[in-house]
Amino acid sequence: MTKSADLFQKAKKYIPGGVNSPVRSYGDFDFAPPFIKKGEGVWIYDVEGNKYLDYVLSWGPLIVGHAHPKVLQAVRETAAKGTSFGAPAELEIDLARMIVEMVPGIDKVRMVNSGTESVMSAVRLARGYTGKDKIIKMTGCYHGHSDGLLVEAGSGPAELSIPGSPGVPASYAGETISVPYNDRQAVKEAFTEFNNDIAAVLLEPVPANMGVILPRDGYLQFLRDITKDRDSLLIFDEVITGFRVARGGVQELYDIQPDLTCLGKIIGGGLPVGAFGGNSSVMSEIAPEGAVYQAGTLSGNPLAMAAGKATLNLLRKDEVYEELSSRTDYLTEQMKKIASVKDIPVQIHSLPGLFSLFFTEQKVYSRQEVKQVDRELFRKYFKKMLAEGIYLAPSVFESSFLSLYHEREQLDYTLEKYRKVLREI
Ligand code: HOZ
Repeated sequence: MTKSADLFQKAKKYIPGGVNSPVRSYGDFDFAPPFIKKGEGVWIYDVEGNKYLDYVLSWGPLIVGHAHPKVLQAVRETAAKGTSFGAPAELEIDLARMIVEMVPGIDKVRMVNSGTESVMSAVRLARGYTGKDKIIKMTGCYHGHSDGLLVEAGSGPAELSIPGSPGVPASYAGETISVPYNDRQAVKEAFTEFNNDIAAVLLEPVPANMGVILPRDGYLQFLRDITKDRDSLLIFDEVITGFRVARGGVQELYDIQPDLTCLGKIIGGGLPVGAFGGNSSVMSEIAPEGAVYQAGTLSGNPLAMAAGKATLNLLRKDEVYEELSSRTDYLTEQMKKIASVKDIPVQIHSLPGLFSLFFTEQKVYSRQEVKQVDRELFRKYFKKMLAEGIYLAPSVFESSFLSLYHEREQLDYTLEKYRKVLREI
């Protein structure tokens, strides 16, 4: 038995399924997930001593890689002065200011502790602001595990085929209308059916929890227009895409400004964090300025603020996103070429720093189409890539990530392994 398999067995004794978040359990595979001992730059090391080139990066936060000296230094210096105060501190202003300066749709921002909390709070704010109850979400988008948003969600629920979750009252789930991503007609119909009761349209503007799915031309602008027209809010969940696909996220890249933006992951530099922000008039409805309640003992935690600030500082240079973009393009274009030479049908979708691969000939625009891709082949591919030391997201309903430090040499190393694995599967 490997050390990881042994630890997995022990973990299952004390932790449900042996993990603290389901997709880490490799539920679809006949082997234990590697238990990770340490990370350094783009590499992670498991308890056996195996070394992996990491394309998961803690599911996105580590855009500057593992254990970046500047991030560590900021955390150490901050921790030495205390780990939490439950009182205002200057670091909170520093990170808030950086977010406001860099994300087009945010004038004011409230810090929370996770992406789940961020979207949950943004939805409450949208309801409080508009006085309406219903939310339109897109099938296959994942917005964390709060009750009303576990409806036809992507990520773990999609992988485990859980369309909703026991424990979510039907009356609660009934406030969420799920429509296919990229389907304008379905959005129009939902607005017609629930006229005047749609508080918000909520989506990952580029979903990354059913693999990466790109918006059809004009789709995001259509959502912007219809929400304005019907006095609803547009909420972008940029927990994954914020500070990743561009400094200002998808809203910068596609030039569409939502009313509310949810953030997490990168803005905490690998520590637990979330945030939601928007224009001042909407954000002023949040307590204590307004009546929509939202709070948290550890919100604005100094360690998370320090790690986030150090990370965002590293993203300030102009060329950062150009490089991330050209490296992602290089990797994914080469992957497409290699597959086509071998006559293996693949669709590879990417934005800077983010990519996913589907084994299929068809174009993939929605969760329905993701369900039709060859998952068996994907499992073989994933397993062999892992055995070759390339650590990718383990499901077609997840995405893989690049850091600023995935250099050409490492990309070529990945492509060499990829070529070998495609030959074998
Ligand atoms: N929700 C994350 C994937 N989209 C997984 C988080 C984790 O397991 O760490």
